[in-house]
Amino acid sequence: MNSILSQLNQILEQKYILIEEEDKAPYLTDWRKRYTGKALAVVLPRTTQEVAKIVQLCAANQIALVPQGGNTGFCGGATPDDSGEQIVLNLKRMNTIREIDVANQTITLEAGCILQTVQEKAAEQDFLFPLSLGAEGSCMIGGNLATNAGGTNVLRYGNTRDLCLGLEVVTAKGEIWNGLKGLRKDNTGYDLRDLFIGSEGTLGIITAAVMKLYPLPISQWTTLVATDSIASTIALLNLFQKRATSLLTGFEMMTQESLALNEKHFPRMANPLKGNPPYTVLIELSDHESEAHVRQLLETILEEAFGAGLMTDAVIANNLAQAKTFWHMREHITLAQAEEGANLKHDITIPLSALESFIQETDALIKAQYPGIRIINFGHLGDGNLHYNIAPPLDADHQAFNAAHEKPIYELIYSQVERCHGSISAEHGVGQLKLEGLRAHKGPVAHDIMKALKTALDPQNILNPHKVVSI
Ligand code: FAD
Ligand code: 2HG
Ligand code: ZN
Repeated sequence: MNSILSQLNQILEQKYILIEEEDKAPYLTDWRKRYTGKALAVVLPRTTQEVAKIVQLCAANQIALVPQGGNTGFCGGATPDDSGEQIVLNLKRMNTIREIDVANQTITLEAGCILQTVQEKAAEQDFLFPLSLGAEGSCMIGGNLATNAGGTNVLRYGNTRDLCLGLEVVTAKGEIWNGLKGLRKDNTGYDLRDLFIGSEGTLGIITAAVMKLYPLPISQWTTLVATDSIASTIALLNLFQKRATSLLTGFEMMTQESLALNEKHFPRMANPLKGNPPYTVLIELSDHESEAHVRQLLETILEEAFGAGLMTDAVIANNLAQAKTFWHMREHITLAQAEEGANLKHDITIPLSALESFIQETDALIKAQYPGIRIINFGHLGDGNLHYNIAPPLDADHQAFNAAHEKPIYELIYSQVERCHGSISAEHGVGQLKLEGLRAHKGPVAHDIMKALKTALDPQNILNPHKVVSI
C-alpha cells in the first residue's frame, strides 16, 4: 500500500493526498451521517490528466475509487466502504469555468464547480442556469450530473440530464473521453453522455461538462396557496399548467405536518398562511415580458382557482425578500427533519393520476402497522415527486426504531410505488441505500442490462463498487 501512496505522489503533490485520519474524516461521512467509511487516502486532483493517471494507477493495482463532489448526496454514494482499501477522489479543486459561449447559450465547466457559483457566473452574463436545489451552496456540478439531480425548476427546465449537452469523462481504464460538444442535436449512435449521467460514479468519472443556459426572466412572482386535499392541489396544478403554460416554474407541496416540524425547529419559518391548512403549495411564475403582465396573470389564475373551490387562501410575496422566505420555508423541511433525528427518506415519483390513491392507501397501511409514526410528506408536486419521509413516533428512540423497522417500511412503500407504476427514486439516486430496492423493483431485464453495462465499462469493478448495481 505504501508503494501506491508513493506512486500517487508522482501524480499529485503530497498535500493533495490526504492520509491522516483527521484530514480524511470530512470526506468519509455522508451529509445525513448515516454512513461512515474508511479510506486508504483521499485524493484531490486539479486536472483531467491527473484524474486519468490516478485511475490508471488504481486499475493496474485493482484499487477501488469513490468519486466525490460536494458530499451532499442522500444515498451514501460518495462514502467508501469500511475496508480502508478504497480511495476517495474528490473533484473540488477542478472548479474552473472554461467558457461561456453567448451565441450558443452554453457554459463549459469543470466537475468541481459549486452549483451556486455556476448560477452566479451565468447571471453575471445575463443568463439563467436553472438547476436549483437546497444544497446548491455545497453540491458540485459533477455530483449533480452523476446523480441526475432534480430540484425545484424541473417542471419548466427538466432534470440535470436535460440541461447537459456534453461531457468529458475519465473511463475505468483511465482513458479520457472528450464529448464536450455543445450540440443540441447529435444522432451518432449510442448516447454516451446519457449513459454517464445518473450513473453515480459507477461507469466513469465526470471531469467537465457543457450545460445549457437560458435567458434570465424579467420578473418572478411567488405565492403560497392553501388547499384542503391532494385532489384539489392536482387540479390547481393542472389549472396553472393550462393558463400559465411555460411561465410556471415552481409548484411545491408541503403538508401541515411538514410545516409544523419546520416551525418547531425554526420558529422564524412559520407558515404565513393562517389556520395551518392541510396543504400549502408554493407556486412560482417567471416571465420574460413584464412585471405587470405576470402579476396580472397570477391574480387572474388565483381568482379562477378560488371560484372553482380549488383553494382556500393565498398570500402573494410582495417583494424578492419575501419570495425568498417562502422558498426558505420549503427548503428548511429537510433541515427540520435532520434536527428532529434520524428519519427514513424517500424521493418517489408517481403518475399524478395515481398520487391521491397512493397517499391515502400508503398512509393508512403505515399508520395501522406503526401507531404514532409520523409521515412528513412534501415535494415537487409539479413533477409527481414526493418526499414521502417517515419519522419515528415522538416517544421512540429514533435509531432503535429505524434499525428495527426500516426494512419493512421501505419495502411497504416500494411495493406501493411499484403497484402505482412509479419509481423508487425520482431524484436522489440509488447509491448504497437503495441497492437492494433497485434490484427488487427495477425489473429483472432492466437490472440485467444495467449489470451488463457495468461489466462492459468497468470489468474490474473499481469505480464505486457496490453502489447502484453489484456485479
Ligand atoms: P456527492 O454527494 O459528492 O456524490 C453523489 C454521487 O455522485 C456519488 O455516487 C458520487 O460517487 C458521484 N459523483 C460525484 N461527483 C462525481 C463525478 N465528478 N463523477 C462521477 N461521479 C461523481 N437532490 C435533488 O435531486 N433534488 C433536491 O432538491 C435536493 N435537495 C437537497 C437539499 C439538501 C439540503 C441536501 C443536503 C441535499 C439535497 N439533494 C437534492 C441531494 C444532493 O444535493 C444531490 O444529489 C447532489 O446532486 C449531489 O451533488 P454532490 O456534489 O454533493 O455529490
Ligand atoms: C428537497 O426537495 C430535497 O428539498 C430533500 O430533495 C428532500 O429532505 C428530503 O427528503
Ligand atoms: Zn427534492
